[in-house]
Amino acid sequence: MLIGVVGKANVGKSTFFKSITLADILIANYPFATIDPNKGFAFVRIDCVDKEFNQQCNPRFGSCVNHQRFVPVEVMDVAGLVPGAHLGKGMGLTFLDDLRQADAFVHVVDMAGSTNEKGEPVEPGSYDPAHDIRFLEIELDMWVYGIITKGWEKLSRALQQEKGAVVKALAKQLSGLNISEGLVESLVKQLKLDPLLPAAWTEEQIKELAVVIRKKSKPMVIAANKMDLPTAKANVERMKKLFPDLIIIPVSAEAELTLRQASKAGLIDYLPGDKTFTLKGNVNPKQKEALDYIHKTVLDVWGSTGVQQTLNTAVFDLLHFMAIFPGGVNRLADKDGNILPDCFLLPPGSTAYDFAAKIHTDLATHFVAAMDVKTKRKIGRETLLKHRDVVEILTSK
Ligand SMILES: Nc1nc2c(ncn2[C@@H]2O[C@H](COP(=O)(O)OP(=O)(O)OP(=O)(O)O)[C@@H](O)[C@H]2O)c(=O)[nH]1
Ligand SMILES: [Mg+2]
Repeated sequence: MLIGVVGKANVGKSTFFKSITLADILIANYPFATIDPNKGFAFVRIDCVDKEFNQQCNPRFGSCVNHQRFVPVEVMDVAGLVPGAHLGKGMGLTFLDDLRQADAFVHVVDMAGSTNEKGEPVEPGSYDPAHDIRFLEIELDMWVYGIITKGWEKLSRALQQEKGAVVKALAKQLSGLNISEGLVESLVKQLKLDPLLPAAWTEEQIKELAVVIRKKSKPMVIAANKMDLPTAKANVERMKKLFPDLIIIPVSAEAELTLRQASKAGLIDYLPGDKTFTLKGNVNPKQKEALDYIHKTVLDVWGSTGVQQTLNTAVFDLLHFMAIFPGGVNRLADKDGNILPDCFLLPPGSTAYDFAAKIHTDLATHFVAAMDVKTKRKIGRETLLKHRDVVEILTSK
């Protein structure tokens, strides 16, 4: 699974990415600071299952503090998009191409209204972020439309009256975007498009198809960024009313980055997603002032920096992934004594067998049954797993 961080130029995408990965990348107050995509690992936060077994786990990747487990997930930060990107403006087509493999998007918006449509800094409050929410959707929709309609005339005529052919051809055209044939088929049906007469589909209908394909295949959460600035508050309230169907989360990526760096430096105790932190170590007056400022302008007002919540929303609410732990009914530790060392993120609908295959092909090949470790009950190959299940795979050798 891959989460793409997208948005206009200079809105804080790289700051958001850096705050969740602590990767050493460029952040700068001018548009197009990022050109090549940055990829890295971040962590979703879940209630760990170790507590239910009265244990403290030892994660191989990530961490577990106060029974809050941080499970790795891959994220990508890309170059900024500008209006007209789908026509190639601002190298838009290249940048859009970087987004193909993403399963969901975090759309970072400058909610303070402190950057214009080109991403140039302007007086905070002087630019309406509603433009950014709309323009990005249009760019993504038109990008998908462009992919669908590439060679469409010839293709649609050739496939006339051939059962299932147009869906297959469309799915092939869109396969680089992580879009399956089943999804294309169901959306063509939903829009009541005649699969035997693709040449009769109107431009409007194909645009409509592009929109539903984009929404289904690249679901999106909006990170309303720069909430530490005073002009952001009224804007976020207005955006929530203006776009009631969108998930909009108040965020301060800069605050999160400061807190994570302070935590790494041993200055504070801070768990990403928390509404507070505690000072420790030698914090000088200037550092204390900066940390107090974050408490006052972000944590006390919004309940957290919003960054962890945004990532969790993308993985669990948009994509409905589940965190599943391998474990044994009689033993939760691996051979080195590490308790519940692994945790995997699996797509919805995953079965006990899918889980075996995810861990190792050998486990799938020799799969006999599985055990639900929490209930100590045997489960079959096709049993659907649930978020926070602990599963033991039983094999024939
Ligand atoms: N006040 C405030 N400023 C922020 C926040 N997040 C980012 N910034 C600032 O916004 C500017 C742009 O940040 P970047 O992270 O480089 O933005 P970007 O979207 O990656 O920019 P491009 O790569 O150029 O598209 C920098 O000056 C950041 O310090 C925030 O939460 N609050
Ligand atoms: Mg950037």
